[in-house]
Amino acid sequence: MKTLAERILGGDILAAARLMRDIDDRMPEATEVLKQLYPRTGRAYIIGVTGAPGSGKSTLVDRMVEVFRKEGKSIGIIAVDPTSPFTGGAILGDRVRMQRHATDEGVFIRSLATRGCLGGLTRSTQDIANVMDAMGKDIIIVETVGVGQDEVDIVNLAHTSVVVLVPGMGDEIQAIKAGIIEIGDIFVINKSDREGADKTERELLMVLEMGKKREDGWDPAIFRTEAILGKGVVELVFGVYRHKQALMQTRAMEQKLKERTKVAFLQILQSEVMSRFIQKIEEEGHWEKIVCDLMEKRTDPYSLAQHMIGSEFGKADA
Ligand SMILES: Nc1nc2c(ncn2[C@@H]2O[C@H](COP(=O)(O)OP(=O)(O)O)[C@@H](O)[C@H]2O)c(=O)[nH]1
Ligand SMILES: [Mg+2]
Repeated sequence: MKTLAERILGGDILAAARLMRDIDDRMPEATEVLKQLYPRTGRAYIIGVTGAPGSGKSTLVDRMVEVFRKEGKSIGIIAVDPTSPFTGGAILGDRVRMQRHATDEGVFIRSLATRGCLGGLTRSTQDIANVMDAMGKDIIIVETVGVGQDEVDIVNLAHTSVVVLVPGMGDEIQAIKAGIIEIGDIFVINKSDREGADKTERELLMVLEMGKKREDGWDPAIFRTEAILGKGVVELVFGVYRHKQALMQTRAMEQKLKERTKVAFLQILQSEVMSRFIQKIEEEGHWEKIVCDLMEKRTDPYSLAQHMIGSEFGKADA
């Protein structure tokens, strides 16, 4: 009988779906399968699509998939929605919006809601991207909502990051300036059927010019789209290819891959260390005592954390 990993490598969708469920549930068995899949990852091109809720990301992704499918490319979509703690409205909505592809064997869609623990979302996204990559998907699109460190980390997994804006959101351009502007390789002004697309583009250009020069020499491209009608989407896809080409022609790709590999490892290290400590505390039934000690100031969280790490790694601390 074939192992789960072998079935996934052979493109078995049911096997992949089962593993993804186990990843969601943080089953230790899932990690074993991920270990076996890892050598077969690194082939897929990952596109991150990020922007505020309602900016039209899912609609846009759906249209991009249409273009990629015409070229015969197989696609994985990961819709990350931290605002939806359970399989709530947004995720059902995504299914509806992408359902034109639901019966297409070449498109694998997976939604992820928030996980309780620190960095859990990034870790899950990365694990699932690895599964899709190992399955042989040519392109993986990761849709994420707006700002926040989790989103920045997730977008960093992508080779090309697409930031979606809509007309009439001056304040939001201010807000996203901090993190997202720096990581956007491509900017999309979606809903450009609405008033104010010119103004948004001018503001965006201003913000981009004020920002510091990028080390990779890439000049972020701006596209206008009307995702519901599919307008401007072919141009956007072409823009993604152009960015990919630019990455390959310079040493930027190598640098990017190194950075991604490092970030990915740090994510896993962090979540493995965290879960080891949490498991230990729970097994020993120490939560209550820890919280009481901290509240009554018998110790402080800094010393306690350092002490726990010191004893776990067999190093005496002061
Ligand atoms: N007017 C207009 N509405 C759009 C456009 N693209 C998407 N929408 C609508 O905006 C709403 C939110 O879209 P959705 O793709 O779910 O946004 P997401 O939350 O960013 O994934 C839906 O009702 C879409 O039909 C567009 O280009 N123009
Ligand atoms: Mg969406």
